[in-house]
Parts: sequence; C-alpha cells; structure tokens
Amino acid sequence: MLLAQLPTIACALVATCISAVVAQQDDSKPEIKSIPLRTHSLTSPYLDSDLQSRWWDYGGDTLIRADKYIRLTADRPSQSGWIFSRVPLTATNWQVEVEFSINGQGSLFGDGFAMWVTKQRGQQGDVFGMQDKFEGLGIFFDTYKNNRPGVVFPYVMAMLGDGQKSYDKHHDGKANELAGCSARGMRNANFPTKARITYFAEKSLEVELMYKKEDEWTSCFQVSDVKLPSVTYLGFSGETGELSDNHDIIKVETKNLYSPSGSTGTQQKTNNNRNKNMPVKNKAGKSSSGGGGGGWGWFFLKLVLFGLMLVGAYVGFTLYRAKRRDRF
Ligand SMILES: [Ca+2]
Repeated sequence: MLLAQLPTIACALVATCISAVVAQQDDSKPEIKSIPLRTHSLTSPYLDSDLQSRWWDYGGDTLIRADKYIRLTADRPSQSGWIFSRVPLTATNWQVEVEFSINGQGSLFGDGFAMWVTKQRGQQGDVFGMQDKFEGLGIFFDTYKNNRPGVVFPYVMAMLGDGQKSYDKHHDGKANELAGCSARGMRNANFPTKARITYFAEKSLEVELMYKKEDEWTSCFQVSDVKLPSVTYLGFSGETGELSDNHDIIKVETKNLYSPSGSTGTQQKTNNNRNKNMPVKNKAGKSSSGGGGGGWGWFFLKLVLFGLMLVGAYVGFTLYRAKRRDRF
C-alpha cells in the first residue's frame, strides 16, 4: 500500500524543495536587519550618575541638560561645542537617526551644526566647530548662507574629506560638495526635526530628512561608491559666529545593518578585513559576493538529494522484505 504511494510522496518532496529554491531566488532584494548600537546612541538623560558618559566625550561650549538636550551651542555669539563617541564605529554598514533642534530668537542666525564620521575626534576648529582637513564624512546642517547664489538655506550637504581638502566656508562648502539639498523649515520647527543617514560600505550613502511635517521623511540625496576610512568616530559639533542659534541634539539612534543571508555583509569589522564579506560593486556595476555563494540554493538541492536517497533506501528495503517473504 505504502509502496504504491511512494512515487507520489517523492514527487511532493521534490516539488516542495524546488518551490522553496525558486522562492528564495525570486527574493532579489536582500532583507536588511538591524542591531542597535548602544555605544553610538544618545538618549536622555545622556549622562550617568557621575555626570559622565561611558561612551561619549564632549567639550567646548557643549552643555548637557539631562532631561532635554545636548546643546552644542547656545544662542550666543562665538560659541563652539562638540560631542564625540569614545570608541570607533565598528559596523560595516550602519544607520544613524538623529533628532535635533535648531532654534533661536533672531531673524538673522547661524552658523549650523555638523555630524561627523571621521578618523579625528573632538579636535576643535572652524568647520562647524571642528578642525578642517578632516578624514571621513562631514554632513553639514548649514543655516547661514555665506555665499551661494541661487541656493535656498538652510542647506544640508555632505563632504568627503581626505585629510587634504579644505571646507570652502566662504562658499558654504560648494567646492568639495558630495551632494546636498535645501531644507527650508528645518529651523524653529514646531515638531521634532530629524535626519537619517544610511551607509552601506563602498556602496551607498543616503540622507533623509524630516523637516516638512512630523513623520514625513524627505530624501535629501543618495550617492553610490562612497568609501569611508576603516576607523571612524561618530560625532556632532556646532558653531556660532556673529549670528547665533541654539544647536541641540535630542536623540541619536545608531544601528548596525546586516543581511541575514550574508549578501550585504555582516557583523563587525576589524581594521584589515572590514569589507571581506561585502558584495563589492565592480566597475561593470555588477555585484560579486566573496565566498559562501549560493547558500540556500545549495542547501535545498542537498535536501532534495537526501530526500531521494531516503525514498530509494525505503523502496529497496521494502522490495527486499517482499522478496524474503516470497521465499518462505
Ligand atoms: Ca554657511
């Protein structure tokens, strides 16, 4: 009886496995998962009982009000403050979501604040409070238009520093701009303003902003082939000149991004093997995955073969038993 059903069972098994393989292959966009990075996040009350932070250093005019904000600059002239992570950002791919507030009394105001993912940390200077000729990524939330005709301010822009290039302050960074967008309404908004920065190593950098209304994200820009130094710290800084504003960081949520199948690169990096598991975009624009290729497809193929082997063994055994029975 069971012997008669065997072909049906075998077919069902094979069909199930094949459909599983097909389903896996159809899923071309890899699923991205995330793990919060406590070491690079900031949330009220920001400080521990010793008025210190285990994971962050801060300096200059930065003032922390435990129930409210990290104030990089107050609404006073010639202020400059910063806060930087103590340990390097070890995720290969990451996302930083920062809630901030730029607010003040004046109808003329400036200069703005910056987010940094740089080799340097906490070195004061005149690029939104940090030193020029940095190495890595600077994202500038520029509220004062020095000289950029035809561009609406506030303006958000990214610059990749190589340790040599200068930030062109007199033209609001135009000379070395990677990408940027205008964000009118970002200052003195009556809801939480946010920025979300997503980086896939050597693949893409995206900046999204929330400044038009609450819970509405606007894409500022997305650029490809961005490569950051292997050791970087996450930081924020702000600066005022003759004109001023409060530049407040309210909350920072940093996540390590990874793909469970391993196709987007996972886990942590060390200085040397940072991108070992990354699909690297080659010049032809195709992705090639280093090692561990085919994963699920192979697994199901092996499963099918194993299933067929079991079915074969069972058929053989049943035939053998039937023959033995015939003999007696
Ligand atoms: Ca400016």
